Amino acid sequence: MTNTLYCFGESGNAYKAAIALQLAGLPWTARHVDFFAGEARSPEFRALNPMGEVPVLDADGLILTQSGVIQDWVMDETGLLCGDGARATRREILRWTIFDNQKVSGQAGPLRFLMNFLPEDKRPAGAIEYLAGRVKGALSVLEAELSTRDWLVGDSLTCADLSCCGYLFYPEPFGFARAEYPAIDAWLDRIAAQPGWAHPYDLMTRAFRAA
Ligand SMILES: N[C@@H](CCC(=O)N[C@@H](CS)C(=O)NCC(=O)O)C(=O)O
Repeated sequence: MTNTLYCFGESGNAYKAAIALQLAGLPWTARHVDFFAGEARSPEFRALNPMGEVPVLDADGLILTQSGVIQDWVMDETGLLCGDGARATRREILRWTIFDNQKVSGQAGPLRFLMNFLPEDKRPAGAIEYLAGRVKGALSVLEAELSTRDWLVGDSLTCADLSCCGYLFYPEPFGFARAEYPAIDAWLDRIAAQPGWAHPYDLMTRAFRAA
């Protein structure tokens, strides 16, 4: 089986796919996308994913896009990272994945981009302030839930956790300090303690290097 993940290190969305492949023990290789040079908007990339988004997984010729869909495929292929695998459990994982895509990663990703990767003179203060407030709200939901249990769904690590944590291991500032969210902090430690876990910058090539 050849699994090629189109990705880049700074992408938390790609990390969600990469870490699911990794922790499920599936073989995969990274194909670096030169995102900041516009590769995801090239005709060649659009032929692969008309949405123009990273990540894309080429699983032996089966093209999958959207990190949640890639995670869904990993769970189907391996029976791992989906708790007891019952339909109700899978629905619960889907529910958290949608929450993540819309409220956590869907806002933390753009916020981190605006605060770190856009040239300083182009950073829009109003959008940054708005997104920072929205991210805080989403993280507060996660913090409250994780104060009551170890994992988002059931009693083991699932793709619900791997979706919601997608941006939370990165060092660049985006209004998230682990010390301010003790339940999230402990949960991230639990995830990082899983055999085979790796930081996004150790799994995927990054475009920017810390100065
Ligand atoms: N919901 C998608 C989001 C993917 C996404 O937004 N990826 C970013 C890179 S981290 C991207 O390709 N953005 C391009 C764009 O928004 O035009 C997923 O989870 O895969």
